[in-house]
Amino acid sequence: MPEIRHSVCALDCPDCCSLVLTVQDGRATRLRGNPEHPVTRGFLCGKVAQYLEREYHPERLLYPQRRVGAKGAGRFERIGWSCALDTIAERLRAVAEEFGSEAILPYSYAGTMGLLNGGGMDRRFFHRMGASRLDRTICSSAGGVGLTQALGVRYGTEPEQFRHSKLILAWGANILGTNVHLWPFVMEARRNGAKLYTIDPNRNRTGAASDKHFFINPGSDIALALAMMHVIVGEGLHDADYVERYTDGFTGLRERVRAWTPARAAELTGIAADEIVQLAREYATTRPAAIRLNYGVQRSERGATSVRAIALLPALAGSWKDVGGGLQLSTSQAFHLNRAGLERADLQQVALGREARMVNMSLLGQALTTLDNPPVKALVVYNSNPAAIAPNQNAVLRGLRREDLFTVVLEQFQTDTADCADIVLPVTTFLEHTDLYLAYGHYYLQMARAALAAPGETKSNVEIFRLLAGRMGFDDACFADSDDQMMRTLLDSPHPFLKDITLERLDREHSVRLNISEDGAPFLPFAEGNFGTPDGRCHFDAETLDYQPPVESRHGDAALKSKYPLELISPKNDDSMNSTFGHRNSVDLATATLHLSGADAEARDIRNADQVRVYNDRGACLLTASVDERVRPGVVCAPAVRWGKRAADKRNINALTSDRITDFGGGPTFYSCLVQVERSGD
Ligand SMILES: Nc1nc2c(c(=O)[nH]1)N[C@H]1C(S)=C(S)[C@@H](COP(=O)(O)OP(=O)(O)OC[C@H]3O[C@@H](n4cnc5c(=O)[nH]c(N)nc54)[C@H](O)[C@@H]3O)O[C@H]1N2
Ligand SMILES: Nc1nc2c(c(=O)[nH]1)N[C@H]1C(S)=C(S)[C@@H](COP(=O)(O)OP(=O)(O)OC[C@H]3O[C@@H](n4cnc5c(=O)[nH]c(N)nc54)[C@H](O)[C@@H]3O)O[C@H]1N2
Ligand code: SF4
Ligand SMILES: [Mo]
Repeated sequence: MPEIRHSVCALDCPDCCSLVLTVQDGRATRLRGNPEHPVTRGFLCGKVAQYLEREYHPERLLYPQRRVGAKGAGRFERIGWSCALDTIAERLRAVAEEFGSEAILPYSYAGTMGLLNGGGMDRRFFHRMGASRLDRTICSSAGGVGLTQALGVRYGTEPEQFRHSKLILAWGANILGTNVHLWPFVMEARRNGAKLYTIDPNRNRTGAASDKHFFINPGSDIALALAMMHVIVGEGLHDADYVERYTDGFTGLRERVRAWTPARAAELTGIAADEIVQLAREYATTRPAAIRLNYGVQRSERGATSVRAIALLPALAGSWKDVGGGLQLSTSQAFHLNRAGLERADLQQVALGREARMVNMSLLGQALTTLDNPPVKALVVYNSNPAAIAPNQNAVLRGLRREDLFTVVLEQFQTDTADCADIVLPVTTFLEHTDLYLAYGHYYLQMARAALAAPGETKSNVEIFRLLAGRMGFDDACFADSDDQMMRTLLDSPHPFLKDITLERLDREHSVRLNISEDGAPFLPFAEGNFGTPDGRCHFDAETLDYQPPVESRHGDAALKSKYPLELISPKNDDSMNSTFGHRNSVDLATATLHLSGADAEARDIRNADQVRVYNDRGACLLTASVDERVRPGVVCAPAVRWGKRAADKRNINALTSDRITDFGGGPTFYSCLVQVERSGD
């Protein structure tokens, strides 16, 4: 008899879907979205609808392996777990002895969003080891800072409320591609007369399906936001009552935006002045109006301030008062779990008597090639594929190929990073281990027990770090914690949003709405101020709301621009997840593409489907041209990211991207990148 089991999609996606799995004789036969979940609503995105292909893929890593060939060549032999763990423990110990424990660097991101496997036993292990800490900036740290500067916290409008909106701005947000469970709410709103506008340099699926698409020059969003404020304030369209009661610094803002005429912003953004005026008027006078801001905007040099500028608009318009108003970038900070108890940063005191140094993950290339006192001598990678996803790839690869670097990679597939490992450890998928999940696009806390048996000799990250702690002789009680004990620790929080949410209840209900409002009433966090700032007000802080073009942009460094005249963005590919599905041919095809405008193609004698070489001072990469209407002249777009190993030149788009970091938050600037493109010899 087929059995029904519950799970949760662990991929790095705001939707954090509730899953229903059909299992027959221990094998999954069907995977679908839970029809009872208020946000998942019974459907899955295209990439995960086919997840069983990945789950049962013949290339899944099933056994520990040790490198036998040259670094990066990808030649390995099978070894036993005990040999693998002994070797790792021995090497880590030797590195710590010779260079100090901070010569060990963990490198992880969001291969799984599960809290135990994403940041539980691993954190305890590395803190106890006294290893360098990793500043996990690769995705959202700039936006996180910008949002916090504006709102004091990182949460906002519930996805379910978008159905009540009359105007939705998808601002650097490819809803259909990266947040598809918001789409039914958007469509419901549109059936009731709402308009959807997209603001994006790239006319993607969402842009093509919207009522109006504004092509904006990459990295120029602050200028647009300031000009919208100019119109709103200048025409008296702001909500004077809300501004008076719940904000601070309006006078300064009025002064600051006076000079930000639509004409000035038009020059910088590429959006016509009359369109800016119209957009500002519509935004301020349509009620309710909601902004779905996503992370595309903050992957530019002034990314944090861009997010802050946009996130101030709802306070000016008073739209936080409305059901279906406000703004959503992330909901993650509402979860208030006991992360400190899970991660145990205090264990650093045992190891070092102080906090360990911090290494910015967005600067991995530099860390591996130039860091000193101590240099990085051992690298443990899990939940991430830095050889493919980190900026300035040539520096990263140079570092990963250092003969004197000992590298361990915990993986499901033989990625580019795994090719550079000394030891590869095979890990379970989210269907095969237990975990607790917050979400960054809704307000439901979820738990999933292992739904399938672990294949081969795979183990979960939690189990691997538990075993390694044993090998290192760490006898602190926390290393013996079971998964359930770790989840209970996380839930042990005094915050009212988590009241009465227990492991037992999660076991029964799988998904539980946070106590963000009485009886499921709409959550209006800032309807009456209550911002997360010390005085509860939203601070405009207009003195620092300034705009400078990114160095790598059309209005930036003129010398660089004359050499590399095209602005490259490499946003998310619709049907994959960063590099996670890089083994699929369809994904490889989509991520080996460079979209460019007819004008830029013609000027370079490039035709559709030609092989092109994209290059700048950092590197080069071969792609296939798609001459289409997705971008305007001056911008090129390469959906990210493919497995470099599948390319003829063994590189992907991150061979071009820069390791300059954002204004705040130490984030990467993937989308501030000047390049040149040429037809490649054939
Ligand atoms: N299908 C799919 N879904 C995903 C992922 C994936 O790889 N594929 N990745 C997941 C991850 S890790 C994340 S962080 C989220 C991110 O989700 P998003 O933030 O939605 O993803 P991005 O593609 O980075 O950026 C969104 C949009 O911003 C646009 N953009 C780029 N530069 C600018 C700019 O300067 N201004 C403006 N206004 N727009 C700009 C891009 O063209 C893109 O259409 O998605 C998650 N979901
Ligand atoms: N050019 C460009 N580069 C980008 C981006 C971009 O938009 N453009 N986006 C950036 C962003 S937003 C992000 S978040 C990063 C994402 O970068 P990463 O977090 O590195 O994401 P993935 O490439 O999806 O790699 C995750 C890896 O984790 C593995 N994995 C999954 N589950 C588990 C598990 O339980 N245990 C272990 N050990 N491994 C597991 C998967 O097999 C996969 O290889 O990429 C960044 N890089
Ligand atoms: S990737 Fe996102 S949309 Fe797709 S199943 Fe997972 S959580 Fe849902
Ligand atoms: Mo991300």
